[in-house]
Amino acid sequence: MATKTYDASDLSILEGLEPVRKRPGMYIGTTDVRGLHHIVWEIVDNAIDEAASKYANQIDITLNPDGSVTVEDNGRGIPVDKHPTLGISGVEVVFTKLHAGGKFNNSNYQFSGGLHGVGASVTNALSEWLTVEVYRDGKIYRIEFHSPKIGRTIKSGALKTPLQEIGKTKKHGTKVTFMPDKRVFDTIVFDADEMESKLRELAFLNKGVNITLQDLRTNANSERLCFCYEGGLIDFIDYINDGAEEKNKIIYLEGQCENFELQVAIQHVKSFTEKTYSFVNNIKTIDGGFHETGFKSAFTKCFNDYARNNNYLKPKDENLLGEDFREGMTAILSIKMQDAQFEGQTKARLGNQEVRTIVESIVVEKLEEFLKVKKNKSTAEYIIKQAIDAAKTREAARKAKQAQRTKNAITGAALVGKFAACISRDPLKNELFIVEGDSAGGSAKQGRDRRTQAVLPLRGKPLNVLKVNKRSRIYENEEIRTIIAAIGTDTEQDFNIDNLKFHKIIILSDADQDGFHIRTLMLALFYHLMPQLIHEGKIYVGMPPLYKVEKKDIIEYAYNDEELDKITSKLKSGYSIQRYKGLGEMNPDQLWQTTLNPKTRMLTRVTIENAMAADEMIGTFMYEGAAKRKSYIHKHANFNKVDNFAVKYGGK
Ligand code: 28F
Repeated sequence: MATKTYDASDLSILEGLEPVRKRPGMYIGTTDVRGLHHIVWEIVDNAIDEAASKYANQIDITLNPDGSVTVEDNGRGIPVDKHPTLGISGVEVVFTKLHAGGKFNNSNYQFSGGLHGVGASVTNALSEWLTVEVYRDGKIYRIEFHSPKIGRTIKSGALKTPLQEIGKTKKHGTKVTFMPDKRVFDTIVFDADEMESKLRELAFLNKGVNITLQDLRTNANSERLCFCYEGGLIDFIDYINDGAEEKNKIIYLEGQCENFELQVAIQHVKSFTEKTYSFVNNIKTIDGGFHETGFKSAFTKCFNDYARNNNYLKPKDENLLGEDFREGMTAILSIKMQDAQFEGQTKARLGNQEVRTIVESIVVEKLEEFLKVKKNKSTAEYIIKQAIDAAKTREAARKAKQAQRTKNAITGAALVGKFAACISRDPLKNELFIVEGDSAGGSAKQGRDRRTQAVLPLRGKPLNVLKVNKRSRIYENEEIRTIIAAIGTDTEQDFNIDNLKFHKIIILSDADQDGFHIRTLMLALFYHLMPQLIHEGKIYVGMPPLYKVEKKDIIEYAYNDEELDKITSKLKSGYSIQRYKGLGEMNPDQLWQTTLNPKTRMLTRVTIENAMAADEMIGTFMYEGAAKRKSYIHKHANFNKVDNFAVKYGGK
């Protein structure tokens, strides 16, 4: 028997899965609950691949009472015969070989911060045990893996029970059950809400696939949630725009070329916010990328041509801008491709240059077809008319801003009175507190560290930027002008991060409903006028304490009910509790101690998801109908819960 010579390609088999356990972050980004969910998505992705190649249409996920997870599809079943070159069964290849995903893989997977398409073997490596059942050719096969501790080391994802036939069956597919390894993860408790929204999204992106989730951890017969959307992205747009006003006909385009598929759904409604969501191989690219730029330029080109050819634009008129066409537009773009390169801090931007022209050519071709159809004339007309309106408003806003700027420059009006500047001129040290209410503003001005902390009290609720019907009015609003002048970067296309005067902008508002609404409005304001500040992590929400506990000369502060319980059980008796209704109730020294002092305060950094959720929420207030998403939005936009990534930014 000739000895099997291993060539380089098999090396990864030899080294096993140790590298994954040694540096999990390289493969799944983090080992918190987000990393925990990643090892489920790797298994689900393989089932989705089987569905995308039309061999499966049912994927069931179950959260088991013992904390393990089961994922099952009704596809062909992973091959059980020996792999021609590797000499092990197909199943063992899938779970022990570090390789990129199925047909549409996302390359540089080992160095893409592990966020996408690292393969099911990573799940195996980071599980205490993992069992696979394959239903194929009328037989049931089972193979078991585990990660035993041998001496001082842990063998990751090692074979425990070799592949064997264990019975007969009429069904076909693959079933994987695994127990996440508590020696790797900070928590092995899955967040069912988070999984529900991701699975719903996957069902929208993979039309016709029935994806279900059942959480048996607390209630043995809880209902199994089912997501199946025959309409795919069209149903996705309906879901997002539920309750919007003046909903236009949804434009749906799809096309492909070799190893590349594109689907896009577009709908204009009465609003001036633009919502573009893009996905690559079912991965959400929040920071956009070349697929989005290709889509946007194609859309702008087609509609300018159409506007000219149908005399909506006179020959002497300027072309309309992309942003004019995108006012009130919701678009969902989903592409499937090979060797996707993800870039940026959170690997949420597509970096393949060639994609721009591929997307542009497919969208131009399909959109021109759509515009040629007579019955689509009214939709095209609506889009062009509101774009022409938007261009006029944009012009008026520019003039209003220009006028305000010169006025500010002359009188510095925007900053007198309210604003308490700090002494230092160093943006890397300076912090700006935007504080709700004059009394709180007063004690913040007194309690702060004047050298590096500036305070801008807000008078009542800042203008709801989404509610005004004219963009120009935003820059006429006193509050907003003051905030813009204090921050220094200017806004929208005039934004320049180099002029930022603070490295932290901290929103301080009360923990009550009013404070919550103020916070939400502020996030929407930054999201619309200075989104880069959020992307660069400059915006924070301050978390004032909810309670003050006093016993003789002991004073302690609790930021939530759990902390209050800890303090009161520690003090046992003889203490008094004061519930803070607002920042204004604190004297300057208490405010410094609990909320301003970098060494003791609690801040939460605002993420683009928080801002988007806040934007949705205000948008939702305008569209009363979309109540069902309030819970999701509340979860992401509500900072009163400590678990909302609230972290102590101690030191500087
Ligand atoms: C619950 C998770 O993993 N489903 C999968 C298949 C089907 C095939 C396959 C998978 C062969 C060896 C590369 C079947 N028949 N659900 C899943 N279903 N992998 S994963 O092949 C894997 C290749 O390694 C499959 C014919 N061709 C492919």
